[in-house]
Amino acid sequence: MEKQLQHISKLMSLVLRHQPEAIGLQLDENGWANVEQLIEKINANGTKVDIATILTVVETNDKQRFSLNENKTMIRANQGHSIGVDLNLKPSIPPDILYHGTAERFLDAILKEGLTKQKRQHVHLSWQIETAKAVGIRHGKPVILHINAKAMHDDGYLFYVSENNVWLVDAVPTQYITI
Ligand code: HQG
Repeated sequence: MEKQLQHISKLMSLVLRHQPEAIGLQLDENGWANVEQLIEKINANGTKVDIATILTVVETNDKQRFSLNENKTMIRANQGHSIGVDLNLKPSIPPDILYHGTAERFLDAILKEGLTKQKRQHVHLSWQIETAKAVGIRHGKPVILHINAKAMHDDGYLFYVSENNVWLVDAVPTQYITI
């Protein structure tokens, strides 16, 4: 059951963040998909899923990756998109220090050109070191970068925080990064 939930969660991340067309799903400009349509399309693509399973995934997801609207008819990913959706996030004041977990092999490039958003819509930063470490490990030998978010904010950079508490910024120039 656990494995099946994880499979469905990964599939939901894929279609709600990156490739809705993989199952013929449509997202609106704010990233919302119709829950009934999501269920129908996932089933049509060979993975059995029902509303109860979707609700379980949303509720039990370790990073709270998904949100439902009030009457649970629409669903979206809280962050991590590569497709252009407007999450209507308001600029927020960040903690003084934020963390970014990356892999050692990216360090040279990062220290030369700063953190850039790569395929996603933002650079992702964490308020907890442990989270940054877990993110870094996905790419290789982890390195934790300390980001001087206060200085960036003071210098006019805009920070956003997703529904599930991931800090998002357009880019982090090298002068705000220490290892
Ligand atoms: C690196 C997960 C070379 C960057 C996490 C990272 C996160 C550079 C990789 C979310 C670079 C991009 C995002 C530069 C950045 N040169 N490499 N100039 N600038 N990089 O997956 O932050 O589990 O797009 O350090 O929790 O790893 O999916 O970003 O290593 O919030 O919900 O390029 O994904 O959430 O990788 O992870 P990613 P990320 P989920």
